[in-house]
Amino acid sequence: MFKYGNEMVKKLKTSRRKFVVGSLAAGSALISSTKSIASNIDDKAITEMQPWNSELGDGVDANPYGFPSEYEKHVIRRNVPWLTADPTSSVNFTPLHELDGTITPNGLCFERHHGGVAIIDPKKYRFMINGLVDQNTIFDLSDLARFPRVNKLYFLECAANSGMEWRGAQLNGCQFTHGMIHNVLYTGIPLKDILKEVGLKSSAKWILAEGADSSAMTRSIPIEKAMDDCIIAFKMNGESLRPEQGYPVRLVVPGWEGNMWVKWIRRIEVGDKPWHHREETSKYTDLFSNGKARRFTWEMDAKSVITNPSPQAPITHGRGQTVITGVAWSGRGKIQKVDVSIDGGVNWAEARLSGPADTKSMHRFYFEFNWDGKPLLLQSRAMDDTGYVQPTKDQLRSIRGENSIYHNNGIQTWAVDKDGIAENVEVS
Ligand SMILES: Nc1nc2c(c(=O)[nH]1)N[C@H]1C(S)=C(S)[C@@H](COP(=O)(O)O)O[C@H]1N2
Ligand SMILES: [Mo]
Repeated sequence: MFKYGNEMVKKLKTSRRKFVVGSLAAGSALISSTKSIASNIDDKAITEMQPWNSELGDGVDANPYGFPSEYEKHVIRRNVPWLTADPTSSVNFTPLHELDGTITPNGLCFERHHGGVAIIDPKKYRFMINGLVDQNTIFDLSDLARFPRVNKLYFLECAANSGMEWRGAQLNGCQFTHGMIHNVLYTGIPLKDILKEVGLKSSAKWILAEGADSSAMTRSIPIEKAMDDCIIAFKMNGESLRPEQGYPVRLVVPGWEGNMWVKWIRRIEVGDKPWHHREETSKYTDLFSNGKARRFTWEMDAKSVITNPSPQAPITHGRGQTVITGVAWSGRGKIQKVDVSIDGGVNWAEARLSGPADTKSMHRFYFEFNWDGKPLLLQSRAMDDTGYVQPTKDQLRSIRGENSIYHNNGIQTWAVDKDGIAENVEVS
């Protein structure tokens, strides 16, 4: 079991905080059946003068580029040290349990590099298209800036997200079990517009996307997808891509496994068949118990996870009104519905979706209930607008065996004890 979870638990328990009366009105009106949100009518934190009331603060020039509050220093990407030997071919994880809403802030987006971060001088950046096109073409950034742009919100999930959980509950925190995902507003050019500009030959059936980093990440993508919703993106959440996320340009392949979203994209070759490179043969394919592997698994199926409470984020307020929240997504469309269970999947209740979300993007759900202080087995189950329902881990294993690494979208269970401490478990 991973240590970090337990350290967090201790920290949070000592910083237990109560709500003040004034902040109560709205909340208690919403859920009238409970009087359990604590009140403290004699709290010096509000009746006494604090330093921030009585001293001048920093001026506007303190931070020309903004950072979060110094009290939020623990809200960072983290890694699992034993997972990879070398940080240049490694992964870190989004702190899902510290986030709310639907957008992942740029600085907290998980990163997966196969050959370290390429640092590209935008003046020397070139993007080439060759192969089965009327005109082999090389674009620089100013050329790309002259195409019409679109803004689209999409999740990116690594195919290996939850991969360590195939054989049983292992990592103690949703950051580690589900944190290979981010949800970002991309600005960029529809790939179809660029392909139309260079002209596709009638024999064009596939594209090969190639990265400019030392791993030269290369993936084959069918032309139908390239002409559907792929984007050549240069902004994330309004600002330039972070170097780690592919600055200056990355490929966005909505709903499909993260590995195909080639970062630092330098070239697209148009061809008539898939290339079967390393990352689409020995990696990112699903091995079955009979020794055969599925050739391609592109779409990320519907999945969800409760982010709070979770092992890194225990319930610290005791019994009474409790907010359960989490995220859900599907590579095939929108999330239609998320159900939550507090008894390990025996009974289900529909959660409430809130916040901007679109097809192939992350959705946020909430479920408010009155906790009686007894142990819980928390689960969430997503359903997308194709009618697909997120399976249990055992249902997945019955088809895929236990040799898999990738594409684990099984239902996650957190056991919460009477003290509010959560642990990664499985129910059967
Ligand atoms: N050029 C390049 N593109 C790449 C990778 C890489 O190592 N090099 N990693 C891939 C993998 S496996 C994933 S999951 C996503 C991760 O994107 P992120 O780092 O923005 O989270 O990028 C993909 N694109
Ligand atoms: Mo990945």
